[in-house]
Amino acid sequence: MELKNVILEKEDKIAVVTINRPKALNALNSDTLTELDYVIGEIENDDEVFAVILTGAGDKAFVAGADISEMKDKSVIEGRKFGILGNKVFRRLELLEKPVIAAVNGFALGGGCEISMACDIRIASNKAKFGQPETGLGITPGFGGTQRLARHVGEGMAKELIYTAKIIKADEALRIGLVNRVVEPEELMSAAKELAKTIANNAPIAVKLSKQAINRGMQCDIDTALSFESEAFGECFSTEDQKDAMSAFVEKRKMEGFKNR
Ligand code: DAK
Repeated sequence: MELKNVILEKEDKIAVVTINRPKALNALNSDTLTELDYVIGEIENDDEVFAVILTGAGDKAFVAGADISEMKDKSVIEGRKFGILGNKVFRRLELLEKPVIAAVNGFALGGGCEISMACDIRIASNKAKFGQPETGLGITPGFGGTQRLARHVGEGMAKELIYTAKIIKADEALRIGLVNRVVEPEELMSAAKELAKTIANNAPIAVKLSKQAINRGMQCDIDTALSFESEAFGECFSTEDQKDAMSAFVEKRKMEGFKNR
């Protein structure tokens, strides 16, 4: 597929995905969502990639939301189709068997805040701003915002943010637990890459199974959740990486290079 609105770059076990429509503040239109879907598929099938960074082009926006110009005149059926496409892509990102770090470099509004929440970890520049402005546009959040925001920051805070449509700065996002860390704008990509590298140097299967166990466990009761953990833990003992790493520890050697097997 020819990519016009999304850039995919790979370096040293890491894929960097950049949403690239800076003139529209990287707003998500159908074409961009379709390209993102394609790129996620490429990353899924790439055995050399062990961590992913998602960011926005330019210094003003991560993603300023779903594309309002495209949505404005949609019929009910078209609106539903757009929502289904967005939800499918966001969910695919969330379930990707590789960790995804959102490097939030500016506005993360509406669909932008929502796509960052479908990532595993959020690092923000101190210029970033977050919010779900949809109720001010006569709609509800449609790409998972009503569900993921409450899971990230708690029900009361999510309701306040969604009902008021207010936009918050990075330090407030940090305070309420929406982001993991806030850094200077010029340090954002290096901080995201350093984190991605640290993750990519651990056992990929263990990272993948941890992601699955956390994601699945967050949706159910603690007993069921702990059974997912036991399952994941057990599965690790079928891997060469577990044998190699534990042998290295016992033999007081440094573990060099996980094999992803
Ligand atoms: N869509 C389309 N274009 C956008 C955009 C967006 N979300 N955000 C910005 N742009 C465009 C502007 O129209 C402008 O284009 P030109 O006029 O230059 O052609 C360009 O980006 C620069 O924007 P501004 O001139 O407005 O820049 P400012 O610095 O003055 O303001 C801003 C920056 C981020 C505060 C402002 O652009 C803004 O308020 N943008 C809209 C933010 C927003 O409300 N985002 C949420 C969108 S709603 C659903 C599915 C999905 C959704 C809901 C339901 N279902 C199917 C159920 C999702 C909804 C959303 O995400």
